[in-house]
Amino acid sequence: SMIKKTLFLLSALWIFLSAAQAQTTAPAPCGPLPNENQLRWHEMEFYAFIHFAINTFTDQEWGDGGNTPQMFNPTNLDCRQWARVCKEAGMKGIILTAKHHDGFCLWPTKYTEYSVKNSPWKDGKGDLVRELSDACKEYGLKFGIYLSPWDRNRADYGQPSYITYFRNQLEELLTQYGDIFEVWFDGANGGWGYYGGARENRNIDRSTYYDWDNTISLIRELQPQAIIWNECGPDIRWCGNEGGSVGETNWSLYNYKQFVPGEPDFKQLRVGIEDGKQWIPSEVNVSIRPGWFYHKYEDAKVKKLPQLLDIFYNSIGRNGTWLLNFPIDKEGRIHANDERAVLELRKALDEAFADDLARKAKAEAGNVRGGSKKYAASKAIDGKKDTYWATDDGVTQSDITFTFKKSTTLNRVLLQEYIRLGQRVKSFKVEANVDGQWRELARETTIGYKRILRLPTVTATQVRISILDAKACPLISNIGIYNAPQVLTEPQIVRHPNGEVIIRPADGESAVFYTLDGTAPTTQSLRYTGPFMADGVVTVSAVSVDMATGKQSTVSREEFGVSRTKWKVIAADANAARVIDGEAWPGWHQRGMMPADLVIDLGESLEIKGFRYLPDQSDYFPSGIITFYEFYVSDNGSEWKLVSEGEFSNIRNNPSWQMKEFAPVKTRFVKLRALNNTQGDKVAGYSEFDVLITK
Ligand code: FUL
Repeated sequence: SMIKKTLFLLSALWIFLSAAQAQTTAPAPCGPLPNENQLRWHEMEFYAFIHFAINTFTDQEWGDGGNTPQMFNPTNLDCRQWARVCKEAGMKGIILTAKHHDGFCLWPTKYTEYSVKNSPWKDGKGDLVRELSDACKEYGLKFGIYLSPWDRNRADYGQPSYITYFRNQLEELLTQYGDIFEVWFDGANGGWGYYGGARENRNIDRSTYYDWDNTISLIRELQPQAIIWNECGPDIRWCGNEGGSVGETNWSLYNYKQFVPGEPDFKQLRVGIEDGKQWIPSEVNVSIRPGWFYHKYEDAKVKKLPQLLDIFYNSIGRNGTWLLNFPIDKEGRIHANDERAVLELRKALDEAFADDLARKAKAEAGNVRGGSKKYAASKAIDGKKDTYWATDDGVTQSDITFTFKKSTTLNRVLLQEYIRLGQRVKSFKVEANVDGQWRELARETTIGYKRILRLPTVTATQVRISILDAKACPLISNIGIYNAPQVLTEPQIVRHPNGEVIIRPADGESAVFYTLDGTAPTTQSLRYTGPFMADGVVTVSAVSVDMATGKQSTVSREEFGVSRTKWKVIAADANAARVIDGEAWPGWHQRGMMPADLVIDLGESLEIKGFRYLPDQSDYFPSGIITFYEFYVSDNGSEWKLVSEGEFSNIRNNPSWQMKEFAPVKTRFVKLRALNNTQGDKVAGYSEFDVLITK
């Protein structure tokens, strides 16, 4: 009958169609793949670092291990406050410096007396690792630990017995506090330390001393789900700087043991290795303030929204995770300024990514694997992380086009590869159809777990993303299109030695307003039209304003000290004047001698209480970064008096302003003597130098 025939035909068609579906084989994996621990970690994206130690109370970045535990005395410690702030900021975990380089332990370990148990905090009965791990559980955050391999307190540092000590401590931390999601081993070893009273220089053989393989086995045994950070793996790698960015090209691949921890390949770490042998993705660690530990003088230096947004796009937006540090203050809390800044960031991100415009568009792809629905373009906008748009094997160039129902304004594109089967895309471009014309908005390289592009704002009817090259057929699990609100970056303020102040807006279009009396500028304040004179002690505050929308940037502020009109750097090389020119770039290098002296004639006798030094600010190969120094004063430029000496701590990885204070002294000449540098060669480099005046 007719019905039977139709049924037969329909079932034949069904069998034929499903056979066609079934013939569409799943894509084969490509290159090294992430394991389950790494996949879980990628998805965390944003988590916190906490730096807290005796350093907090001594205003140091690196304690030398000789300070008494009596100094560790937070008056109002509250780990639940830390956890609350991190949770509200949308972070997924917290990593605590259980022991920093000074060796002081934040838990009552049974292996040393140098711990909280000999501090006044809770009469020695406290356990900070316990309190924070409990707070993390309460707030649904994961917990991780930083345990410094370099220990400037231990008498046996450098001997085999110290490695046993180190592992014993690790065992305590990995067995007594629940699940640990990440273990962080710092590569630093600056040589000098207290070492049980020896007070000497100790350099270990970085390639053999720590015997990392056995330490790693111990972690695998005690916490099989933990991710291990060391500069070069095994599980994740450093991004090569502490400034908050990883390369725009960023392969999640690397060669484990490509270098010895502590002797990193800064440039390669930024971009990964395209044909690297292991999956070792990068983590971007950066502090919300210039330093890792709390210093009151940095209360006004907390990174503001535009900077934090830059870091977000330069880390999470570039296939990295973001480990953002909060220096805990002397009370034992995340400072109100830091809390405000990170919550502002959360708000801005929620706003920027609230409305995914791609979801409202029709998606079509140039090539779809086997013509199958399973790999259709729509899989990139279905909100599911395990489905993806894929092309046929061998097709490494194809595109996906989003057509909107009506013209749509946009300025962000987010892309994700299905990394379970490897990182594949080598290059791609983004175009928009504006008034019937295709316009290229971006041409980029890698994608990886997540890539977010900031594009010029356009109003378009279509967006097209073209994969230009890939290691194998591309697998795109997610594409988002957004229109993020404009956030203006505050202007930069500099003053040249002649007293001329220059204000530079971050973009050419916004208007700048400023004040000279410390008050916040408004559109009623002075409008900046060009350089002006403001010599001597003065505070310049400036704001950028978009006159069309009325949007304002945050306010930038510079407190300028004494006039530099009479200052002179005493050196044969005329470029030496750059050290005091008020501009961080370019700087000056003194070559061929070590120790090296930077001598400045202040032109008059001044009472000073300290100095500041900004090392070479070059991105990739900064040089002449001074580590140990002496500072002298003189009335005549020939007889010198030593007023300060010591270390610029962690200056290689974090080359920010180094500030040193001493008892006020009157002087006309000052001399900064470099005793050595981070590279051990005869170069002393300076971006800027300044003295601190007694007011
Ligand atoms: C660096 C350390 O030396 C700093 O003190 C800080 O802990 C940072 C996260 O790593 O290398």
